[in-house]
Formats: sequence, C-alpha cells, structure tokens
Amino acid sequence: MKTYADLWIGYKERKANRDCTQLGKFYLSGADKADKIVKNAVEELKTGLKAMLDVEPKIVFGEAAAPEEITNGKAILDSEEYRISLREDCVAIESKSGAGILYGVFDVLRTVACEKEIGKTYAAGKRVRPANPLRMLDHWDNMDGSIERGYSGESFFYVNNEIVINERTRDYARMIAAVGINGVVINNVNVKQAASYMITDRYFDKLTELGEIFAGYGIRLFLSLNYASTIEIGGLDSADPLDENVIAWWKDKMAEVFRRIPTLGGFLVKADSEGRPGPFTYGRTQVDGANMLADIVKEYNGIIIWRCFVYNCRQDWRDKKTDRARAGYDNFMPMDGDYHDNVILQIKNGPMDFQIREPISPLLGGLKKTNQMLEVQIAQEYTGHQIDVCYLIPEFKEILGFKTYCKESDDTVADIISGNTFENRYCGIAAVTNTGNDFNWTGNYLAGANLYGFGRLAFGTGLSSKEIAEEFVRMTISQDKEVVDQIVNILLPSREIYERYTSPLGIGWMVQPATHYGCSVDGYEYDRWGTYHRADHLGIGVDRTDKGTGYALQYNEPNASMYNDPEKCPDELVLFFHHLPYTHKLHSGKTVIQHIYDTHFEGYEEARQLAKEWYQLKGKIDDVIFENVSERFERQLINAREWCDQVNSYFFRKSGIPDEKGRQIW
Ligand code: GCV
Repeated sequence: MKTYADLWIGYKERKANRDCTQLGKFYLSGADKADKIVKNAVEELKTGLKAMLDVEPKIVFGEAAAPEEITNGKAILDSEEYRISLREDCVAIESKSGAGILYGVFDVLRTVACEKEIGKTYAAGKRVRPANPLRMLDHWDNMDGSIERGYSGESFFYVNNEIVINERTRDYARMIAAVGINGVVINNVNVKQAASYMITDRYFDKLTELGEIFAGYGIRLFLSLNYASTIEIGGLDSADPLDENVIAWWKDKMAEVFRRIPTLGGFLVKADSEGRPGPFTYGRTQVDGANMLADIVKEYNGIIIWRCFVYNCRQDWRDKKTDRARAGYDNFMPMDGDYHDNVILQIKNGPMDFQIREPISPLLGGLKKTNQMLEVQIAQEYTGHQIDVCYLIPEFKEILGFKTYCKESDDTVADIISGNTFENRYCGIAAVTNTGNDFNWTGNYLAGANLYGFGRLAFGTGLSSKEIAEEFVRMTISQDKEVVDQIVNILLPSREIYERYTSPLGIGWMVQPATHYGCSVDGYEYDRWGTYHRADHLGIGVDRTDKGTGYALQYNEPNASMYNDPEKCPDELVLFFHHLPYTHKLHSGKTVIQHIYDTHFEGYEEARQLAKEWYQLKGKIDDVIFENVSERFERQLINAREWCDQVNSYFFRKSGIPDEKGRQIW
C-alpha cells in the first residue's frame, strides 16, 4: 500500500468506453520498440487500461509507419509530436520518438480516465505537437531535505544530504511525464554548500540512476550550479569567467560530470542575485559568465539556463530613483544577441517576484536575439502557501497571451517562448514547483491542480483554464458531473478572490516578511528589498512613469504609452505604475480608496462562499480529500479576514476617508 496519493496516475475503475473494441489492440509505430521510453509507455498503457476498464490490450509494433499515414502531406512529424487515429480493429499511435509515443499513450489514458468517448475523440485523427520545446519543473529542494518556499512537506529527493531513489521517484517521473514535463532541476537555485558537491564523485552514481529513471519518461535531468564552484569545491581563489585557471577547471569538471551522468541536460544558474556569487564580483558581465559555461558544455549537448533575477537587494528605502522593477531589463537588454546558442535566459513572469498581480517582464519581447524561457511559480510563495486555494492557470494564460509588440504582428509571450517568433531552438517554460513529500504531493489537495495544469498548459498553450481544471478533478477526485462543476467553480475564480482580499491594484507585497504568508501592510516598506507601496495620507503607489523611475518606458509601444498614462493604464496594475491620490477615479468609476474597501470586503465574503461550496461536498468525495481541503479552508478564512481588516483599517487610518457603505473598519 502506497503512503501517498497517486493523483492522475491512480487509474480507478471507469464505466465509459467499456464497449470500445478498438481499445483491445494498439498499433504503435514510428519509434524504436526497444527504446526504454516506448517500453515504459507500453507498461503504462497496460496498467492503466487494466485498472480502469479491465482490458489487456494487445500491442503491435509497426516498423517505420507508412509515409502517407505519418506525414500528412508534410515531412516527418517533429520529435515529441504524436498522432492518434482509430482503425477498424485498433487504436494507432504514431510518433517519431519514444517520448511522442508516451505522450500519445497518456492522451488515451486521460481520455479514458475523464470518461470521454474514444470514438468521438479520435475518429477524425488527433495530431498534437507540444507548444514549447522545454517544459520544466524547478525544485528549490535543499540537500538537508528542506525546501525553500516549500509548503508540502520535505524533499522527496534528499534526506540528510543523500539522494533518495525509491518508488516515489519513479511515480513522480510518471506523473509529470503524464502532463508533458520534459525537464527537471532537482536542487535549489540557491546552491548551498552541501549541494555544491553534487558535481563530485560523492553523488554521481545516484544522479546517474536518477537521470536514467527520468530519461525513461522523456525527462532530462538538470542541476542548479554554484557559480563559484571553482572556489567552493575546486580549491581556486577565483570564479572570474575570463581567468584561464577557472576555465580549465570547468573544462575538466564538465568532462567528468557529463561522462558520469550521460543523461544530464545542463545547468540552471542563479548568479549575482540575492547574495549568490557571479561574474559581477570580477567586473565581468552576465554574458561572460553564461558563455564561458555554455561553451564548455556545448560538446556534451548541454545547455546553460541563466536566470535574470539580478537586482540590488540592498536598497535604501528612502531612495526613490532606484527601482527594482527596472533591474532585469537594465542588466540584460544591453547585451541582447551576445549570448551563445546554448544559453537560455530564464525570466520571471513579472519584473518583481511572483506577486499575485504584476505586469509582464519587459524583457519578454524586449530581447529579440536571445533564447528566452518564462519562469512562473506554482509553489504558492506569495499566493497563499497552499493553504489558501489559488488556481494559477488563469494567471498563466494571461501571461502567455500578453501582446509584447516585439514585431509588427501581435506576438505574444507564448509565441516568443515557444520559439515561433524568433525561431529559437532552446526556449520554453519553467515553473518553480509546489511538490514535497506530503501524502498528496502538494499539501492542499487542490494545489495539485496547479501542478497538473502547469504541465498541461506548457504542452498545450491553447487549452483553457476550465478544461484543465475539469480534467484534474475528473482524473483525481470524481466523475460526478455536479461534483466536477462544483470544484471547478471553486478553482476558477480563486486567484482573483485571493487578489481581492490581499494586495490591491498591482501593489503586491504587504506580506509578513519572515514567511510571505499573512498580511503586514508595512512589512517591506522600510526594508532593503526594493518592494514599496509608498502610501501616505494623500495617496499610494509607485511612480514608474517617465516622471518617476521610467520603468514604463521599458516596454515596446503601444504598451509603454499605455502604462505611462494613468488614464490608459489598466485598473488592476494602476498602482504598480502610478502614485495616485486615494480619490483618483478608476476606469471602474470607483475611487482608489473605495476600490480597496470594496474588494477587501467582497474578497473575504467570496472566500467564505468558496469554503461553503467545498463543505457541501461532504460525503460526495473521498473523506481524506474532503478533510484535507476543509482544514485548509478554515485557515484560509482566518487569513482572508486578517487581510481584509488590516488593509482596510490601514488605509482608513492613513487617508481618513470613510467607506461609502459604512461597513465596519477597525
Ligand atoms: C530561491 C525570492 C524568494 C527566494 C528565491 C528567490 C529566487 O526572493 O523569496 O526564496 O530563492 O526569489 O527566485 O531566486
């Protein structure tokens, strides 16, 4: 008996599709049947169909598929692309790669698990190509087993500075492959001392084993790298990227690392950021650092994913000219085009740090000659710690759909990171993951929808938030239509509700600094982190216009003009870009202060409503899931109430303007 939930790879009994004869036989073609991914795909298919429908399918392998079947008028299918069609006596899955076959198998299993009709789904043939080349999860797991910003237990990769490999490891690989993830970074970007030794003999055997397990599911293993490894473990006194001894050390080290861990995809690097070492220490540029490593790993097909989270974290709060929001662009734009081909810049979705609402980073669409990858966060660091329900897929859809105007056409963030706009080979999307060793992997069972949803969206950007939520509920909780609708209706508005009872109009922060959970309006106001709301008795917000820090001008037109003008700036971001009087009228017709009062009272009420809807599910769903989420809702309501009362009281006391509706403010 497993001690943890198997979520969407649980394959419980299903009623629909029992009379579908084609499910008795599968024709797999295009990929090598000896490929271990294909073998795993077949095993998964057999396990899933046996458990759900009591079917034991016969597997027939085609050699290379007949050209007319696989080409559909074009050249061969892209690797990872798959096609599913129904033949008279079987289901055919075709792909050029083992991974494509695996994704095709998971497509069929998902269809069965969601009780959608096989006949209808595949009658016309279904051809799917992943939207993004790289679809990654970044773990912030430390080797002592703790997880930075982890809200669902400890790491399942590390215990006491050792790498642990067990059944859970394999299930994790199955689970994330099922939603299309193809890369995992297993250690924290803040590479503490113990983790620096990951690239030494002490860990190679385990990493090789782990890399092989992942590879069997089409997933490449990546490591976070300590930029100063030359000093930390190499015995040198420098990490200068242009120093010959440093380069020579890395050459030897990388030769050893890739020989010992042949499946390794490359490295993720957090340099010159929040106290981490980097090239700036030696008067060098980010390009110098990234290219030095990239040139060395190139012969092993390695890639260097270089984070753009570089900013001054020792700011004087009195200084109104320095603007943390500007930092990514200021640091990385001037050298657009100088990064080598196997470098990807990984850019957080907003210019600050995963707040509930931020504008899109202007680097996305600013950079035109550099490989780019979007970084989002499903670990709910600022969005409720997996205590509060906050389904993030609607936010990710907004981010992906943002028009950057990097070309005359309407290119969106999704177009850029998929490689469509600038024809990059290395690009994609990564999420800081929300997993841990809790029985249900994500603490709050409903936070599983973010893990599931991130993968599905990374693979198929066109899917809607609702479709994804429905799939998650059907695959893991219930087939009952009423139950499904009820849970989907809890998930869908939850992000906006969270926003309403927390930080308004794009301000962000206002959290308890020690944990990032719970309200503290001035928590970051007089601190060094560059995260201010600048509220006084007359108004609130940060002037990032041409008269202020100039951040708004980092966008391409017409976005720059839109953000620069308080009359054109969308309400939800207006205080991110402007310092405005409390009496300023928003597009909604409300004043800023009334908006703050209304959204906070309403947000709290809406959270109560969500909880009520959840409590109605008692007896209709598994007790363990019911209790797990109910307990979280109790804590969410306490949190929401605190936010509501503290924010409203704070701004009433600052502004002296009463609530038009006369509700109680403390
Ligand atoms: C891993 C924020 C978080 C840190 C995190 C950092 C980053 O500052 O609070 O925990 O460090 O972002 O993304 O590197």
